[in-house]
Amino acid sequence: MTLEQDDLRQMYKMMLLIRRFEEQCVKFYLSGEIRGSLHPCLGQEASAVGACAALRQDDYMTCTYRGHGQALAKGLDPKEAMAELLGRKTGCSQGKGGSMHFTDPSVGVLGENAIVGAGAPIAVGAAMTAQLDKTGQVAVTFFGDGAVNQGAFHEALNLAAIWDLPIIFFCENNLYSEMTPIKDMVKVERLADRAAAYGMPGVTVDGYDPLAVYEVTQEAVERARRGGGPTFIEAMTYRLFGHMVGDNEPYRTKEEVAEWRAKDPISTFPRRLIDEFGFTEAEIEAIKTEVETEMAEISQFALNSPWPDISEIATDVFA
Ligand SMILES: Cc1ncc(C[n+]2csc(CCOP(=O)(O)OP(=O)(O)O)c2C)c(N)n1
Ligand SMILES: [Mg+2]
Repeated sequence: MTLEQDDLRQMYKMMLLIRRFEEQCVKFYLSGEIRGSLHPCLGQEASAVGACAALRQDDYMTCTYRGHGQALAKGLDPKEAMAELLGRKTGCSQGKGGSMHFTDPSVGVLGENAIVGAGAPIAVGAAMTAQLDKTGQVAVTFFGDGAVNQGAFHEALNLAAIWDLPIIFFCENNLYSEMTPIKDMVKVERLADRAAAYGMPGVTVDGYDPLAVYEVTQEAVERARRGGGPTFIEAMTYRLFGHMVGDNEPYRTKEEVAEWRAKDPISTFPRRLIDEFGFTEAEIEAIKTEVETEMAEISQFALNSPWPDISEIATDVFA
């Protein structure tokens, strides 16, 4: 599928919405509206949006605890997402899941997961369902660079490969696992090189370029849908914020952060839309205004939503 002007517009709008959504989350966290821990995906919007642009609504997805952007890009209603974060009844899990547990099967979001690497076997199961039922769906599992040494992760990739499952293993390599640099955890230069060990194609892509991410994901999705099996995609990205709110970032330099900030797709993509795709400054401004208005509505919806009733405390809770 070639991207039309409207697709590009939607991609930029979604990237900007995720950015504003996450900034608002940090504010709500600091003011005590959001409890628990919060791992913003600030800086990683382009890889989630580029990947999800290649998916159908009924395709399956599992994502990480840094997965707000992944879930929103897949189609989770941002009002339900924010209400969930604020613990309200109108949230996607009626306020009982919170930040690391967004779920909405109606748009294929099988769940964020706080356990590193745990989404991969779940996505393999979803891909197996799609294969057995011949539905043409694919599954995508997002994970960080920190997941690639997990045992369950290796099992998932191997099973997907031997059964030619329709799945995309999408690694957001942001160079750090919490406070540990990837170069201290893995000896190979490119994580995508590991794909060869399972017998599947592996590709590394600039995760700050949503169009490049879209292209490689689209190719992987097409291969998966026609029975060609899994693909490993490594998107090089960077979080412009700490690992979580409260991280004072002693493990990286201000210069390194500044280098990536200069390439921030939230600033560079609209410039590209103007220079390469004929968008006008006015169109870009209109998108920004739309997002501001939408964000205000999202926050108000969440703040004005009721709390779950105490009588429902054990409903849908498994223990
Ligand atoms: C199985 C498991 N081990 C350890 C942790 C603690 N932990 C939470 S986040 C994290 C870092 C994961 O890094 P990465 O996969 O690169 O994702 P990123 O935070 O960079 O998005 C770790 C080790 C965990 N949640 N689950
Ligand atoms: Mg990481």
